[in-house]
Amino acid sequence: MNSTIVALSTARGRSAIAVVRMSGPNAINIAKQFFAPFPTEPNYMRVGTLKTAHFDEHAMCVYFAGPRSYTGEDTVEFHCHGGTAVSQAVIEQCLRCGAVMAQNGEFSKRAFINGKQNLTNAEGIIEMIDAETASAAKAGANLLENKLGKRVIELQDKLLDLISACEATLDYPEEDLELPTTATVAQGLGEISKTLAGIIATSALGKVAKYGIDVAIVGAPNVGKSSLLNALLGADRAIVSGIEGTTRDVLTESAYFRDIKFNFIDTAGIRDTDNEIEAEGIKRAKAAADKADVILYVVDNPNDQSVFQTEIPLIKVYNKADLGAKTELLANEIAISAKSGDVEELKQRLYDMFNAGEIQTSDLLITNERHLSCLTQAKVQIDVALEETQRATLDIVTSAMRDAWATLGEITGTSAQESIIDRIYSKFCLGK
Ligand SMILES: Nc1nc2c(ncn2[C@@H]2O[C@H](COP(=O)(O)OP(=O)(O)OP(=O)(O)O)[C@@H](O)[C@H]2O)c(=O)[nH]1
Ligand SMILES: [Mg+2]
Repeated sequence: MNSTIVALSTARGRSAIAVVRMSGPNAINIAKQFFAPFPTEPNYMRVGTLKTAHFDEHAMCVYFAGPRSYTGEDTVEFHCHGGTAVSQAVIEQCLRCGAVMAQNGEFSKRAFINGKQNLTNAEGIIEMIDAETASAAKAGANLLENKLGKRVIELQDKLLDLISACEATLDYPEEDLELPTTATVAQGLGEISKTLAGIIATSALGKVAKYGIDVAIVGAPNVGKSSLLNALLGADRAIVSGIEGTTRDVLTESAYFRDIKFNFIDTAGIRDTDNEIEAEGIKRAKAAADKADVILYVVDNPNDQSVFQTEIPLIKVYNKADLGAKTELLANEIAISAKSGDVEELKQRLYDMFNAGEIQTSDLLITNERHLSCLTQAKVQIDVALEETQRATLDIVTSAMRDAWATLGEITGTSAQESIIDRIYSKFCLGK
Protein backbone atom coordinates (compact mmCIF):
# COMPACT_ATOMS: atom_id res chain seq x y z
CA MET A 1 0.00 0.00 0.00
CA ASN A 2 1.12 3.56 -0.70
CA SER A 3 2.43 5.68 2.14
CA THR A 4 0.65 8.86 3.18
CA ILE A 5 2.81 11.86 2.32
CA VAL A 6 2.87 15.36 3.74
CA ALA A 7 4.52 18.64 2.72
CA LEU A 8 4.15 22.38 2.83
CA SER A 9 2.47 23.40 -0.44
CA THR A 10 2.93 27.14 -0.17
CA ALA A 11 6.24 28.98 -0.25
CA ARG A 12 8.42 28.89 2.84
CA GLY A 13 8.81 32.01 4.97
CA ARG A 14 6.58 34.74 6.35
CA SER A 15 3.09 34.82 4.82
CA ALA A 16 -0.55 35.31 5.79
CA ILE A 17 -1.41 31.65 5.49
CA ALA A 18 0.40 28.41 4.80
CA VAL A 19 -1.10 25.28 3.26
CA VAL A 20 0.05 21.88 4.46
CA ARG A 21 -1.07 19.03 2.25
CA MET A 22 -1.32 15.34 3.01
CA SER A 23 -2.15 12.63 0.48
CA GLY A 24 -2.54 8.86 0.79
CA PRO A 25 -4.75 6.11 2.14
CA ASN A 26 -4.40 7.25 5.79
CA ALA A 27 -4.64 11.00 5.21
CA ILE A 28 -8.15 11.33 6.67
CA ASN A 29 -7.51 9.03 9.66
CA ILE A 30 -4.32 10.87 10.50
CA ALA A 31 -5.98 14.28 10.27
CA LYS A 32 -8.88 13.21 12.49
CA GLN A 33 -6.41 12.44 15.29
CA PHE A 34 -5.59 16.08 15.84
CA PHE A 35 -8.07 18.27 13.95
CA ALA A 36 -11.59 18.78 15.30
CA PRO A 37 -14.29 19.19 14.30
CA PHE A 38 -13.22 17.34 11.14
CA PRO A 39 -15.26 18.24 8.01
CA THR A 40 -18.24 15.93 7.61
CA GLU A 41 -18.09 15.91 3.81
CA PRO A 42 -15.41 16.34 1.14
CA ASN A 43 -14.63 19.63 -0.66
CA TYR A 44 -15.99 21.79 2.20
CA MET A 45 -13.63 23.69 4.37
CA ARG A 46 -14.14 23.70 8.11
CA VAL A 47 -12.70 25.92 10.82
CA GLY A 48 -11.43 24.06 13.86
CA THR A 49 -8.64 23.39 16.31
CA LEU A 50 -5.46 21.72 15.23
CA LYS A 51 -3.56 20.28 18.19
CA THR A 52 0.20 20.24 17.72
CA ALA A 53 2.79 19.06 20.26
CA HIS A 54 3.52 22.67 21.18
CA PHE A 55 0.30 24.66 20.81
CA ASP A 56 -3.27 24.61 19.55
CA GLU A 57 -3.64 26.24 16.17
CA HIS A 58 -6.86 27.82 14.95
CA ALA A 59 -6.91 26.52 11.38
CA MET A 60 -9.08 25.42 8.50
CA CYS A 61 -9.27 21.95 7.06
CA VAL A 62 -10.67 20.53 3.84
CA TYR A 63 -10.49 17.03 2.48
CA PHE A 64 -10.90 15.63 -1.01
CA ALA A 65 -11.95 12.01 -1.36
CA GLY A 66 -9.98 9.98 -3.90
CA PRO A 67 -10.20 9.62 -6.81
CA ARG A 68 -11.68 13.15 -6.98
CA SER A 69 -8.56 14.97 -5.88
CA TYR A 70 -5.38 16.33 -7.46
CA THR A 71 -3.41 13.17 -6.68
CA GLY A 72 -6.33 10.80 -7.14
CA GLU A 73 -5.89 9.69 -3.49
CA ASP A 74 -7.60 10.88 -0.31
CA THR A 75 -6.10 14.29 0.33
CA VAL A 76 -6.32 16.63 3.32
CA GLU A 77 -5.28 20.27 3.35
CA PHE A 78 -4.71 22.39 6.43
CA HIS A 79 -4.81 26.13 5.90
CA CYS A 80 -3.01 27.44 8.93
CA HIS A 81 -1.27 30.65 9.95
CA GLY A 82 1.77 31.53 7.89
CA GLY A 83 5.38 31.52 8.99
CA THR A 84 7.84 28.74 9.44
CA ALA A 85 7.11 27.63 13.01
CA VAL A 86 3.37 27.04 12.63
CA SER A 87 3.55 25.03 9.42
CA GLN A 88 6.53 23.10 10.77
CA ALA A 89 4.56 22.13 13.88
CA VAL A 90 1.61 21.00 11.73
CA ILE A 91 3.89 18.91 9.51
CA GLU A 92 5.54 17.35 12.57
CA GLN A 93 2.11 16.47 13.93
CA CYS A 94 1.25 14.69 10.66
CA LEU A 95 4.57 12.82 10.76
CA ARG A 96 4.02 11.80 14.37
CA CYS A 97 0.65 10.31 13.43
CA GLY A 98 2.03 8.20 10.59
CA ALA A 99 2.61 10.38 7.52
CA VAL A 100 6.01 10.56 5.81
CA MET A 101 7.69 13.58 4.20
CA ALA A 102 6.92 13.92 0.50
CA GLN A 103 9.69 14.01 -2.08
CA ASN A 104 9.88 16.87 -4.60
CA GLY A 105 6.97 16.54 -7.02
CA GLU A 106 5.59 13.45 -5.31
CA PHE A 107 1.99 14.75 -5.23
CA SER A 108 2.12 15.32 -8.98
CA LYS A 109 3.86 12.01 -9.59
CA ARG A 110 1.01 10.25 -7.78
CA ALA A 111 -1.44 12.22 -9.94
CA PHE A 112 0.37 10.81 -12.99
CA ILE A 113 0.37 7.25 -11.64
CA ASN A 114 -3.34 7.53 -10.87
CA GLY A 115 -4.09 8.73 -14.41
CA LYS A 116 -4.89 12.30 -13.33
CA GLN A 117 -2.30 13.87 -15.62
CA ASN A 118 0.14 12.77 -18.29
CA LEU A 119 3.79 13.67 -18.53
CA THR A 120 3.25 16.60 -20.85
CA ASN A 121 0.72 18.07 -18.39
CA ALA A 122 3.36 17.82 -15.69
CA GLU A 123 6.02 19.39 -17.87
CA GLY A 124 3.54 22.15 -18.73
CA ILE A 125 3.19 22.92 -15.02
CA ILE A 126 6.98 23.12 -14.64
CA GLU A 127 7.31 25.37 -17.69
CA MET A 128 4.62 27.69 -16.34
CA ILE A 129 6.28 27.94 -12.94
CA ASP A 130 9.63 28.66 -14.61
CA ALA A 131 8.32 31.02 -17.32
CA GLU A 132 9.86 34.50 -17.49
CA THR A 133 7.65 35.85 -20.27
CA ALA A 134 3.95 35.55 -21.06
CA SER A 135 4.89 33.72 -24.28
CA ALA A 136 6.80 31.09 -22.35
CA ALA A 137 3.95 30.77 -19.85
CA LYS A 138 1.52 30.33 -22.74
CA ALA A 139 3.63 27.52 -24.18
CA GLY A 140 3.52 25.88 -20.75
CA ALA A 141 -0.24 26.39 -20.49
CA ASN A 142 -0.68 24.73 -23.87
CA LEU A 143 1.22 21.71 -22.61
CA LEU A 144 -0.90 21.67 -19.50
CA GLU A 145 -4.01 21.77 -21.66
CA ASN A 146 -2.58 18.74 -23.39
CA LYS A 147 -2.37 20.25 -26.87
CA LEU A 148 0.81 18.36 -27.68
CA GLY A 149 -0.50 15.24 -25.95
CA LYS A 150 -3.60 15.25 -28.16
CA ARG A 151 -1.60 15.66 -31.36
CA VAL A 152 0.74 12.86 -30.34
CA ILE A 153 -2.14 10.52 -29.49
CA GLU A 154 -3.73 11.25 -32.90
CA LEU A 155 -0.48 10.30 -34.59
CA GLN A 156 -0.16 7.17 -32.45
CA ASP A 157 -3.72 6.18 -33.43
CA LYS A 158 -2.96 6.58 -37.11
CA LEU A 159 0.18 4.54 -36.67
CA LEU A 160 -1.68 1.88 -34.76
CA ASP A 161 -4.18 1.58 -37.62
CA LEU A 162 -1.32 0.90 -40.00
CA ILE A 163 0.43 -1.46 -37.59
CA SER A 164 -2.71 -3.48 -36.88
CA ALA A 165 -3.63 -3.72 -40.55
CA CYS A 166 -0.16 -5.08 -41.34
CA GLU A 167 -0.05 -7.38 -38.33
CA ALA A 168 -3.45 -8.89 -38.93
CA THR A 169 -2.31 -10.10 -42.32
CA LEU A 170 1.00 -11.32 -40.89
CA ASP A 171 -0.48 -13.12 -37.89
CA TYR A 172 -3.58 -14.55 -39.51
CA PRO A 173 -2.65 -15.26 -43.12
CA GLU A 174 -5.27 -18.04 -43.26
CA GLU A 175 -8.03 -15.49 -42.61
CA ASP A 176 -7.54 -14.18 -46.10
CA LEU A 177 -7.65 -10.60 -44.87
CA GLU A 178 -7.14 -7.93 -47.43
CA LEU A 179 -3.45 -7.11 -47.43
CA PRO A 180 -2.73 -3.41 -47.14
CA THR A 181 -0.79 -2.45 -50.21
CA THR A 182 2.69 -1.06 -49.82
CA ALA A 183 1.38 2.12 -51.39
CA THR A 184 -1.32 2.61 -48.73
CA VAL A 185 1.16 2.04 -45.91
CA ALA A 186 3.68 4.36 -47.55
CA GLN A 187 1.07 7.06 -47.97
CA GLY A 188 -0.01 6.80 -44.33
CA LEU A 189 3.58 6.94 -43.15
CA GLY A 190 4.31 9.89 -45.44
CA GLU A 191 1.48 11.87 -43.86
CA ILE A 192 2.66 11.09 -40.34
CA SER A 193 6.22 12.08 -41.24
CA LYS A 194 5.00 15.38 -42.64
CA THR A 195 2.92 16.15 -39.55
CA LEU A 196 5.90 15.37 -37.33
CA ALA A 197 8.14 17.64 -39.41
CA GLY A 198 5.61 20.46 -38.93
CA ILE A 199 5.53 20.01 -35.14
CA ILE A 200 9.34 19.74 -34.94
CA ALA A 201 9.68 22.98 -36.94
CA THR A 202 7.84 24.90 -34.19
CA SER A 203 10.78 24.24 -31.86
CA ALA A 204 12.75 27.14 -33.37
CA LEU A 205 10.02 29.53 -32.27
CA GLY A 206 9.64 27.60 -29.03
CA LYS A 207 13.26 28.28 -28.22
CA VAL A 208 12.70 31.99 -28.85
CA ALA A 209 9.65 32.00 -26.53
CA LYS A 210 11.47 30.19 -23.77
CA TYR A 211 15.06 31.41 -23.85
CA GLY A 212 14.90 34.55 -25.97
CA ILE A 213 17.27 35.56 -28.76
CA ASP A 214 21.03 35.85 -28.27
CA VAL A 215 22.26 38.92 -30.15
CA ALA A 216 26.06 39.34 -30.37
CA ILE A 217 27.33 42.86 -31.09
CA VAL A 218 30.71 42.64 -32.86
CA GLY A 219 32.98 44.84 -34.92
CA ALA A 220 36.20 46.86 -34.87
CA PRO A 221 37.16 49.02 -31.85
CA ASN A 222 35.40 52.36 -31.39
CA VAL A 223 32.61 51.77 -33.92
CA GLY A 224 30.02 52.17 -31.14
CA LYS A 225 29.22 48.62 -30.01
CA SER A 226 28.89 49.51 -26.35
CA SER A 227 26.90 52.62 -27.26
CA LEU A 228 24.58 50.33 -29.23
CA LEU A 229 24.23 47.95 -26.27
CA ASN A 230 23.24 50.87 -24.05
CA ALA A 231 20.77 52.15 -26.63
CA LEU A 232 19.19 48.70 -27.02
CA LEU A 233 18.85 48.38 -23.25
CA GLY A 234 17.78 51.96 -22.75
CA ALA A 235 20.28 52.02 -19.90
CA ASP A 236 23.82 53.17 -19.30
CA ARG A 237 25.22 49.68 -18.84
CA ALA A 238 28.58 49.54 -20.64
CA ILE A 239 31.48 51.98 -20.51
CA VAL A 240 31.66 54.10 -23.65
CA SER A 241 34.77 56.05 -24.59
CA GLY A 242 36.62 57.41 -27.58
CA ILE A 243 39.61 55.25 -26.70
CA GLU A 244 39.97 52.16 -28.88
CA GLY A 245 39.76 48.89 -26.97
CA THR A 246 37.54 50.09 -24.13
CA THR A 247 35.51 46.91 -23.78
CA ARG A 248 37.46 43.79 -22.81
CA ASP A 249 34.97 41.43 -21.20
CA VAL A 250 31.90 39.93 -22.81
CA LEU A 251 28.92 41.76 -21.35
CA THR A 252 25.46 40.19 -21.53
CA GLU A 253 22.27 41.95 -20.55
CA SER A 254 18.66 41.08 -21.33
CA ALA A 255 15.79 43.33 -22.34
CA TYR A 256 12.23 42.68 -23.46
CA PHE A 257 10.74 43.86 -26.70
CA ARG A 258 7.07 42.97 -27.24
CA ASP A 259 7.27 40.16 -24.72
CA ILE A 260 10.33 38.62 -26.35
CA LYS A 261 13.49 38.37 -24.34
CA PHE A 262 16.59 39.62 -26.12
CA ASN A 263 19.98 38.75 -24.67
CA PHE A 264 22.32 41.45 -25.97
CA ILE A 265 26.01 40.63 -25.87
CA ASP A 266 28.58 43.42 -26.10
CA THR A 267 32.10 42.35 -27.01
CA ALA A 268 35.64 43.65 -27.38
CA GLY A 269 36.50 45.39 -30.65
CA ILE A 270 38.23 42.98 -33.01
CA ARG A 271 41.68 44.02 -34.33
CA ASP A 272 45.28 42.77 -34.37
CA THR A 273 46.87 43.46 -31.03
CA ASP A 274 49.95 42.60 -28.97
CA ASN A 275 48.13 43.35 -25.75
CA GLU A 276 47.54 40.08 -23.93
CA ILE A 277 44.35 41.20 -22.17
CA GLU A 278 42.83 42.69 -25.29
CA ALA A 279 43.74 39.54 -27.24
CA GLU A 280 41.86 37.43 -24.69
CA GLY A 281 38.87 39.78 -25.00
CA ILE A 282 38.92 39.40 -28.79
CA LYS A 283 39.07 35.61 -28.45
CA ARG A 284 36.01 35.74 -26.20
CA ALA A 285 34.25 38.11 -28.60
CA LYS A 286 34.66 35.61 -31.43
CA ALA A 287 33.47 32.75 -29.24
CA ALA A 288 30.36 34.76 -28.24
CA ALA A 289 29.61 35.49 -31.89
CA ASP A 290 29.89 31.78 -32.72
CA LYS A 291 27.20 30.90 -30.18
CA ALA A 292 24.75 33.71 -30.94
CA ASP A 293 21.44 33.41 -32.76
CA VAL A 294 22.16 36.59 -34.71
CA ILE A 295 25.15 38.90 -35.11
CA LEU A 296 25.05 42.67 -35.30
CA TYR A 297 28.17 43.54 -37.24
CA VAL A 298 28.80 47.19 -36.42
CA VAL A 299 30.81 49.55 -38.64
CA ASP A 300 31.03 53.35 -38.49
CA ASN A 301 31.94 54.32 -42.01
CA PRO A 302 29.13 54.65 -44.58
CA ASN A 303 31.53 53.41 -47.28
CA ASP A 304 32.59 50.32 -45.36
CA GLN A 305 32.83 47.25 -47.60
CA SER A 306 34.08 44.77 -45.00
CA VAL A 307 32.42 41.42 -44.44
CA PHE A 308 32.18 39.48 -41.18
CA GLN A 309 32.62 35.81 -42.07
CA THR A 310 30.01 33.66 -40.34
CA GLU A 311 27.30 31.09 -40.93
CA ILE A 312 25.06 32.81 -38.38
CA PRO A 313 22.35 35.26 -39.55
CA LEU A 314 23.81 38.77 -39.56
CA ILE A 315 22.71 42.37 -39.79
CA LYS A 316 25.35 44.88 -40.82
CA VAL A 317 24.81 47.98 -38.71
CA TYR A 318 26.10 51.28 -40.14
CA ASN A 319 26.45 53.26 -36.94
CA LYS A 320 27.09 56.98 -36.47
CA ALA A 321 24.56 57.81 -39.20
CA ASP A 322 24.40 61.30 -37.68
CA LEU A 323 27.89 61.89 -39.11
CA GLY A 324 26.88 60.67 -42.57
CA ALA A 325 24.61 57.81 -43.53
CA LYS A 326 24.92 55.13 -46.17
CA THR A 327 22.21 55.82 -48.70
CA GLU A 328 21.68 52.54 -50.51
CA LEU A 329 21.19 49.84 -47.94
CA LEU A 330 20.98 46.13 -48.76
CA ALA A 331 18.32 43.91 -47.18
CA ASN A 332 20.54 42.87 -44.26
CA GLU A 333 21.88 46.37 -43.62
CA ILE A 334 20.61 49.15 -41.41
CA ALA A 335 21.83 52.68 -40.66
CA ILE A 336 21.45 53.98 -37.10
CA SER A 337 22.88 56.38 -34.62
CA ALA A 338 23.49 54.59 -31.33
CA LYS A 339 24.28 57.94 -29.76
CA SER A 340 20.75 59.20 -30.50
CA GLY A 341 19.35 56.15 -28.68
CA ASP A 342 16.79 55.50 -31.41
CA VAL A 343 17.09 51.81 -32.17
CA GLU A 344 13.40 50.84 -32.43
CA GLU A 345 13.73 49.94 -36.11
CA LEU A 346 16.63 47.63 -35.36
CA LYS A 347 14.70 45.93 -32.56
CA GLN A 348 11.74 45.45 -34.87
CA ARG A 349 14.08 44.01 -37.52
CA LEU A 350 15.40 41.47 -35.01
CA TYR A 351 11.88 40.63 -33.87
CA ASP A 352 10.71 40.04 -37.45
CA MET A 353 13.81 38.07 -38.36
CA PHE A 354 12.76 35.37 -35.88
CA ASN A 355 9.04 35.57 -36.72
CA ALA A 356 8.48 36.35 -33.07
CA GLY A 357 5.01 37.73 -33.84
CA GLU A 358 3.88 34.19 -34.68
CA ILE A 359 4.38 33.14 -31.08
CA GLN A 360 1.16 34.97 -30.16
CA THR A 361 -0.90 33.15 -32.79
CA SER A 362 0.56 29.65 -32.70
CA ASP A 363 -1.25 27.24 -30.46
CA LEU A 364 1.49 24.66 -30.24
CA LEU A 365 5.17 25.35 -29.72
CA ILE A 366 7.76 22.77 -28.79
CA THR A 367 9.70 24.29 -25.90
CA ASN A 368 10.93 21.16 -24.21
CA GLU A 369 14.16 19.35 -25.18
CA ARG A 370 12.76 15.96 -24.20
CA HIS A 371 9.73 16.38 -26.45
CA LEU A 372 11.91 17.55 -29.31
CA SER A 373 14.21 14.58 -28.99
CA CYS A 374 11.27 12.11 -28.89
CA LEU A 375 9.64 13.76 -31.90
CA THR A 376 12.87 13.80 -33.87
CA GLN A 377 13.58 10.17 -33.07
CA ALA A 378 10.02 9.14 -33.96
CA LYS A 379 10.36 10.93 -37.29
CA VAL A 380 13.59 9.06 -38.04
CA GLN A 381 11.87 5.77 -37.22
CA ILE A 382 8.86 6.65 -39.40
CA ASP A 383 11.18 7.60 -42.25
CA VAL A 384 13.00 4.27 -41.86
CA ALA A 385 9.65 2.47 -42.05
CA LEU A 386 8.74 4.54 -45.09
CA GLU A 387 11.98 3.67 -46.83
CA GLU A 388 11.60 0.00 -45.99
CA THR A 389 8.22 -0.10 -47.73
CA GLN A 390 10.21 0.19 -50.97
CA ARG A 391 12.32 -2.89 -50.44
CA ALA A 392 11.62 -4.92 -47.30
CA THR A 393 8.77 -7.15 -46.26
CA LEU A 394 5.91 -5.78 -44.19
CA ASP A 395 7.17 -7.34 -40.97
CA ILE A 396 10.29 -5.16 -41.02
CA VAL A 397 8.17 -2.11 -41.77
CA THR A 398 5.85 -3.03 -38.92
CA SER A 399 8.73 -3.33 -36.49
CA ALA A 400 9.97 0.18 -37.35
CA MET A 401 6.41 1.50 -36.94
CA ARG A 402 6.19 -0.12 -33.49
CA ASP A 403 9.43 1.61 -32.50
CA ALA A 404 8.02 4.97 -33.60
CA TRP A 405 4.78 4.31 -31.72
CA ALA A 406 6.72 3.60 -28.51
CA THR A 407 8.89 6.70 -28.96
CA LEU A 408 5.80 8.90 -29.37
CA GLY A 409 4.36 7.27 -26.26
CA GLU A 410 7.32 8.50 -24.26
CA ILE A 411 6.10 12.05 -24.79
CA THR A 412 2.83 11.55 -22.93
CA GLY A 413 4.27 8.84 -20.70
CA THR A 414 2.32 5.85 -21.94
CA SER A 415 5.60 4.12 -22.66
CA ALA A 416 8.00 6.23 -20.62
CA GLN A 417 10.58 4.51 -18.52
CA GLU A 418 10.54 4.89 -14.76
CA SER A 419 13.76 6.92 -14.85
CA ILE A 420 12.30 9.54 -17.21
CA ILE A 421 9.20 9.87 -15.04
CA ASP A 422 11.34 10.29 -11.93
CA ARG A 423 13.47 12.94 -13.60
CA ILE A 424 10.45 14.98 -14.66
CA TYR A 425 8.77 14.98 -11.27
CA SER A 426 11.98 15.67 -9.38
CA LYS A 427 12.00 19.12 -11.05
CA PHE A 428 8.90 20.09 -9.11
CA CYS A 429 9.09 21.98 -5.89
CA LEU A 430 8.31 20.26 -2.64
CA GLY A 431 4.57 20.09 -1.96
CA LYS A 432 3.58 20.19 -5.64
N1 LIG B 1 28.61 60.67 -33.55
C1 LIG B 1 28.41 59.49 -33.03
N2 LIG B 1 29.30 58.99 -32.18
C2 LIG B 1 29.07 57.75 -31.65
C3 LIG B 1 27.91 57.02 -31.98
N3 LIG B 1 27.95 55.85 -31.31
C4 LIG B 1 29.09 55.85 -30.60
N4 LIG B 1 29.78 56.99 -30.80
C5 LIG B 1 31.04 57.38 -30.18
O1 LIG B 1 32.07 56.49 -30.61
C6 LIG B 1 33.02 56.29 -29.56
C7 LIG B 1 33.20 54.81 -29.26
O2 LIG B 1 31.99 54.28 -28.72
P1 LIG B 1 31.93 52.92 -27.97
O3 LIG B 1 30.49 52.59 -27.80
O4 LIG B 1 32.77 52.93 -26.76
O5 LIG B 1 32.58 51.98 -29.06
P2 LIG B 1 32.95 50.41 -28.98
O6 LIG B 1 32.70 49.84 -30.31
O7 LIG B 1 32.24 49.79 -27.84
O8 LIG B 1 34.50 50.48 -28.71
P3 LIG B 1 35.44 49.35 -28.03
O9 LIG B 1 34.82 48.92 -26.77
O10 LIG B 1 36.70 50.10 -27.82
O11 LIG B 1 35.60 48.28 -29.03
C8 LIG B 1 32.51 57.09 -28.37
O12 LIG B 1 33.17 58.30 -28.32
C9 LIG B 1 31.05 57.27 -28.68
O13 LIG B 1 30.50 58.43 -28.08
C10 LIG B 1 26.96 57.60 -32.88
O14 LIG B 1 25.92 57.04 -33.23
N5 LIG B 1 27.28 58.83 -33.37
MG1 LIG C 1 32.91 48.84 -26.19
